[in-house]
Amino acid sequence: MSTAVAHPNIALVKYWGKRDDSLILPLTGSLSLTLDVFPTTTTVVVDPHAEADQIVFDAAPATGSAAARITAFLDLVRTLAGTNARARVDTRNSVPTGAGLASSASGFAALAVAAADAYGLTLDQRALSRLARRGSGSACRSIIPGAAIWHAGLDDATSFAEHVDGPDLGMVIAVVDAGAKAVSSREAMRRTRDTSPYADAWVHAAEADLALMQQAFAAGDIGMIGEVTESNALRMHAAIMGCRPPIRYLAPQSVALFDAAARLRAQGLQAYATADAGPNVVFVCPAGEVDAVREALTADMPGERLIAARAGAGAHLVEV
Ligand code: 2P0
Repeated sequence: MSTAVAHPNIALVKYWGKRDDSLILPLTGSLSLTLDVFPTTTTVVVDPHAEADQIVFDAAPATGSAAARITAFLDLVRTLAGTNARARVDTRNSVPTGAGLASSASGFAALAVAAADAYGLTLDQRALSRLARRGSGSACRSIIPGAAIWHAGLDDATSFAEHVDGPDLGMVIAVVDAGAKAVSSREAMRRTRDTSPYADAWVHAAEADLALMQQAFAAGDIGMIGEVTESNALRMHAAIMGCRPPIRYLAPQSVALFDAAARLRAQGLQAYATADAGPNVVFVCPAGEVDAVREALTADMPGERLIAARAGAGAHLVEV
């Protein structure tokens, strides 16, 4: 029996678009912060006598596409391990699934680490990152503690995440809506690539933003990190809004929270806004300002919807 814990990550330069849908190779590299909140805990037990995988997701049997995606992932692990043995998987999220709070990242990062161990594979961090990527692209970054860069790479072997040194950052997550989103990231990424007139512009902008972000990390320049973060998120949403049929993830309150970031900066705090494929807004700031940023945001929304987070551990095995 192998149990692993992983945390979600929030990208400062976003991953939005695939070059290879099957291997999950991204069109561009991305850079994120793995957090210390909302862990996913996953246990895998190999059962040589079982005829099928048994998957329990948040205490209920998984069915349909969620179960199929986990079984397809286990098939990859079985191929690496040279076995057909089925497994029992029990996974528990403490992050609202499908709410744009990166649950698939923590989910597949925890599954990669637990399944690799349960099937007797010895994989280093890079191999685990590559494996997690096959479940969900952003999961390759949740293998890594703290800040992580996902190199787009040219093929399966060269597309992985690794740690990047930089200043100590924190985040405040503003939960605008914890419900599941209408259009999945996977579908929306495909639609952006296939129908948005801004798709190519997004790819070029994301490449330039990643280069700038790496410079900002190396220089420890939080102002530049924040500026590129906020602009990169809005560029991604602009590309998404160009889809047909249209997709818009940002709600009126999300947009208002981008204005709140500007207000906080006018008050002397280094807070910058970003948003993933959903209406929730995440503020990035120096780790030492997390509590002050959260406090200042209570003017905009109830305190229980504001979650303070700091850099967290990469996916790892735990004893239970
Ligand atoms: C990111 N997102 O960089 C971007 C920003 C959402 C917005 O990675 O199809 O669930 O499983 O590879 O990893 C969400 O995409 O997509 C995502 P798949 P994934 O965090």
